[in-house]
Amino acid sequence: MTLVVSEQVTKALQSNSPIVALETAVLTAGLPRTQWNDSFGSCPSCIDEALPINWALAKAMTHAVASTGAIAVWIGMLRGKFIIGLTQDELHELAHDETATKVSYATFANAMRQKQSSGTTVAATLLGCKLANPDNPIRVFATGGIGGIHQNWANRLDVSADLTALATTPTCVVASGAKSILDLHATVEALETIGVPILGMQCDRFPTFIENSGALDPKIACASSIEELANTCNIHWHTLHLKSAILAGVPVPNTVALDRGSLEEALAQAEHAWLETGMPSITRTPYLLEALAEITSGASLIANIELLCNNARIAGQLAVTLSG
Ligand code: PSU
Ligand code: MN
Repeated sequence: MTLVVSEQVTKALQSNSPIVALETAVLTAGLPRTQWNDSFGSCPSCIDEALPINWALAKAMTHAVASTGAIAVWIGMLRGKFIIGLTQDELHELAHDETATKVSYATFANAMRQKQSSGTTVAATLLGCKLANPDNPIRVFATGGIGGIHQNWANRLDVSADLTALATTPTCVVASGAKSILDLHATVEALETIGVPILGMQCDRFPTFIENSGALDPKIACASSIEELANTCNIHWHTLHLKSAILAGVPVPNTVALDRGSLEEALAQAEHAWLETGMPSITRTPYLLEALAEITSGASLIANIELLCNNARIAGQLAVTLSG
């Protein structure tokens, strides 16, 4: 048996208790496994600086969800088992496993057969939301930024399977838009094509991950409250019977946001350097994120951590509202 749904998740779904799914690729491939280093600036107050950053973040996101009264459900693959609702010990093991990278739809089955441990991307985590109970899936999921269409797609068509999963999974993904390393206009157009509503939380520009959005970023619909977001979710799934996801776009807290466009040149250089390495495309995001942290002397890391905790809290509020 390689699919494990924890008893807590099964019971919570049966009783319609509020739950929030969380992805583990952010722990295994998105953030450093090293402790906070003062060269990054001062450590965000939401994480414990004595712990490895990725593990400290796991604890902080769990806490942010719990503070709203919802249950945090971590999803990932451990020694070949696809686990929906990792225990604290299992999550600790995955976060500390140096060999763990990330799996998505196309790589999942083979990695499972080889009994690997791996973080799950937005796509693979959405699969977990559905498999938890195909008739009554997990409806809320928090992350940092979804995958989408990479820049220079005309030269190399690199489109995340996150879009495939969003098209086919009725779960609301609470995220700060998409990674700012992507082609955001192309990504938003693709979301429209596959029928995924995008609602900005008190904003009408597509959130651009760690940067504050500007007038040139894609225009989106706005939800002025969690209740409005929850109402739209209910109409989408239960009145219209659509089976696609909803993307709730939450801007990065402005105390830590980077200026829009300030990274463009550095990112273009990092993109170019990555293309030159000839490394497989699974390495593209971690490579660019690491380059960004270096270029911004840690400011990108601080923004990433703060937005992840903020999104987890808002997802908790949504889960509580939807279950009420
Ligand atoms: N955003 C980040 N860091 C990440 C990711 C997104 O800032 O590590 C991960 C998410 O798990 C997302 C995945 O689902 O990257 C997309 O990867 P790909 O483009 O290979 O599908
Ligand atoms: Mn890709």
